[in-house]
Amino acid sequence: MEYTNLIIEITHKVALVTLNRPHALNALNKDLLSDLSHFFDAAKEDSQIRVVILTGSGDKSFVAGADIKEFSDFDASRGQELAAQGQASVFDKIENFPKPVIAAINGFALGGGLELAMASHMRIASTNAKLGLPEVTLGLIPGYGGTQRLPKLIGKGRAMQAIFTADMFTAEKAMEIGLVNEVVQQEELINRAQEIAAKIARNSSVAIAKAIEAINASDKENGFQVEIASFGHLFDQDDFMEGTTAFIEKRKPNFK
Ligand code: CO8
Repeated sequence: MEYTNLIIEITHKVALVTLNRPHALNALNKDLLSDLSHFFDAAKEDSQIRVVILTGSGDKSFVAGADIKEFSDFDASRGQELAAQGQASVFDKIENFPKPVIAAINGFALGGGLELAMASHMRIASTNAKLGLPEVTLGLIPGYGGTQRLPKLIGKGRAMQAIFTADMFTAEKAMEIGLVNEVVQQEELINRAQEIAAKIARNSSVAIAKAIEAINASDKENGFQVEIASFGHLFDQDDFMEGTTAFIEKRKPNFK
């Protein structure tokens, strides 16, 4: 499929997806969200993709938020619909995607941009990154899951302060409080993301899909039950046989 606002490069089972609206600092407009939604639907079925890396084009911005110009004249019902539709078709889809999604944050990650990074399974940032939820400066609150995901990552008190003040975190501060996993120089960002992705791609994709499901269930009441069911399910899979046999035969596993 052709995408207007995404550049997709697939190498060694890793899809590097560059959000490409540099003139608007890669702000999420309707078309870009639609491209992302279609990409994730296709990538789910694509056996050539085991890991996805999301980044922004240019060296200034990952994503500077939802496209403000697109919703500035919306009323309550259109605003609510925009948030609900975006959450279902992109943000929740990414969080529940059965293959790991790494956000490589190469600059501003603001509003919907930070929400996109938080919906991803892992975040690494370049030293110049700035992360924040400035929606209250527009008379809004985060609408793509930010009020739910930020407190889980950095704690309720810090999330309240960040959302009320609209302050941006530096990359270093974001790492200190657990908002990003690692910080690297900008020129190293994609290499580092690829390195992590390559390591993941060598492991059992069946097991990783179940790990995502179980870890996501830790937010819900039945998390332990999901882990038990997923754990049991994996005993019937070829990867379990290959992984344990490889260990016993003292060789590296070859997961299909
Ligand atoms: N939407 C639309 N256009 C944008 C956005 C955006 N979020 N961010 C930047 N742009 C555009 C600018 O308008 C400008 O375009 P032009 O050249 O045509 O004037 C271009 O990108 C470059 O931006 P700047 O000139 O402003 O660049 P600076 O380096 O001076 O500043 C900043 C960079 C600090 C990132 C600044 O652009 C900024 O503050 N941007 C807005 C950040 C923001 O408030 N983001 C949150 C948006 S709201 C949101 O994400 C809500 C999510 C939930 C929605 C749920 C559904 C309702």
